[in-house]
Amino acid sequence: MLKKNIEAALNEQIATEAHASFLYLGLASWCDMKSFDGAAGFLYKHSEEERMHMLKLFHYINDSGGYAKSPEIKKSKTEYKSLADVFKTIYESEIKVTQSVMELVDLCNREKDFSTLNFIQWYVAEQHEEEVLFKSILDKIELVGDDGKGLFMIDQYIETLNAKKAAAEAAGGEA
Ligand code: OFO
Repeated sequence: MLKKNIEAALNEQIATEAHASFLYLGLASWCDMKSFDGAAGFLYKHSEEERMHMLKLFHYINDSGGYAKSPEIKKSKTEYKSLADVFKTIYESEIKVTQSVMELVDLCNREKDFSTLNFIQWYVAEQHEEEVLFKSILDKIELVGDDGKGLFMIDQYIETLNAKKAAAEAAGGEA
């Protein structure tokens, strides 16, 4: 049975993941509108992944005797200056998500809820992977600056990340 404060913190994490999903959706749409097709495809897919992260929490809470609540979605900004601005927004958002995951880890430790602690480890690993990935994409974009050809190449590179992910998933692993 989940303690009430753990249940509340997990419900807050549901809202965080839902916000991330809709943030990515908006960013994907901006890229789509600006013809960054590779980045758009990658971010549409990532939006779905964030929804999956949210659903994992729903099932964990309800399976553990709690009540998962459908969250209110905070509005994301809709105007971006550049592809660099898009990925900077993502990177900063992921850092915040990592902080909220770490707070959950801390709470589980304090409450000696080792079952939820075990569950939340998946998010710890996921956040590490995402921060590394998005920082590396952001670094590449900043390297080319405003150069149109460079940005075109970066967009194609981002598209290859989708293909790599699909191949890893088909092979039965996470990517
Ligand atoms: Fe940043 O991926 Fe969800 O947790």
